[in-house]
Amino acid sequence: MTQLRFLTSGESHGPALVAILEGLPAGLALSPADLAPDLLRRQTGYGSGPRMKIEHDTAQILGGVMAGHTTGAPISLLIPNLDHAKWQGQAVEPMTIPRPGHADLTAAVKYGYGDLRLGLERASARETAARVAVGAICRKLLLEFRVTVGSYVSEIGNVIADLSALTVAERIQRAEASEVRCPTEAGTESMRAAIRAAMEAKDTLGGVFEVVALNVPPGLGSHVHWDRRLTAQLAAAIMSIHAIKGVEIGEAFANAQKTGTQVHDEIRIDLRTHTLSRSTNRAGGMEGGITTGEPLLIRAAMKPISTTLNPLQSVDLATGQPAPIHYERSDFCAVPRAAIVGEAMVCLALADALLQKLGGDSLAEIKPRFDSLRRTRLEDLLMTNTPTVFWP
Ligand code: EPS
Repeated sequence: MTQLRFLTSGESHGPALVAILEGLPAGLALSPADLAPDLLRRQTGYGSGPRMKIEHDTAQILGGVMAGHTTGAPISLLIPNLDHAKWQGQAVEPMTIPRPGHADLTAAVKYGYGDLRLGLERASARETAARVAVGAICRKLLLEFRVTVGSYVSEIGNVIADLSALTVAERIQRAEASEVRCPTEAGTESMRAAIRAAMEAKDTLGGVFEVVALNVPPGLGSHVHWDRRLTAQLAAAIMSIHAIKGVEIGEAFANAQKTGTQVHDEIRIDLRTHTLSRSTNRAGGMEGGITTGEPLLIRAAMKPISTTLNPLQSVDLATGQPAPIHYERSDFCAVPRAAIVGEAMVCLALADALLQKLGGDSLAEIKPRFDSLRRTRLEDLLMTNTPTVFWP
């Protein structure tokens, strides 16, 4: 990200999470109420552990907003950890057995921790509450330009929902009513049953969620800079989320098994409006690292939660002997909640790309530029129709 940057700080059971977002233009109406819906959505979903019953995430805005509008200054946020009260002043048992799949061992190797809890506290996905708050601010900016971002869960464990009868707009709308964010009732039932079975088996599940952005203008991103290709930015944003191990734009992995004529989205024209569009969207709204104007489709694979009640084998670093892990309270399946974090990260990447395109210190400067953006209309794409003389 080049226009926007953000940093989070805070431990899972510390006093609070903190975030600073920098690079947002002045003049955007913003209050804590704008952040509340996404913070609540991130906390809701079947398969969560007991922690979500303790927390009621609320963000305070400490800087960068005056008289209800952004000033252009860095925005600082604070989300208290309600669970902190139980931990404050406690002598917490040392943790010496690294849990496979977590950052326990790798963080200790990197930082030389004498207690694995020091790694756990920061590696915990609790940090995603801060990202969702930051993402909600970017969502507010995108809404000024009618860009909307939603998500749904398409797979949990080996349950794959059949979503073929639904448009992407229907999928993101119906997912809101589902405890597992699955757009169909049949899928919701099967996913719920799969999560329950995993809980009873003292195990955990991962899955796949999809993030969709609608009304994205064409022309965001770049084909000329490797690091400004929006495909790369989106993939990095999604891959930065805890437990996400795979990402694809559009139908990337299915496309890899097909031929070119089966894959590429043919270009058509509406002869009345002179507008170009696609008959299909297998590319997921991106070509050459630049948005096409079709819906943006990003799919992410989440591994099963690493903490399992049925203990995996590890090694006690204090004795050097093989030992089963000690169970630490955790989620059983966090895919529905991770989808909201995915939305937040896509909002960040898209807001950044939009600001790269439009620049500007204030919303008032940016809006007319947005209105004058080239679209996929013949009138916007005037051809010279003369030969280009190469290196004369
Ligand atoms: C998490 C473990 C659980 C989750 C946590 C992520 O927390 P605890 O260890 O306190 O039971 O609930 O997620 C959150 C607290 C959150 O807000 O999403 C982990 O190990 O990553």
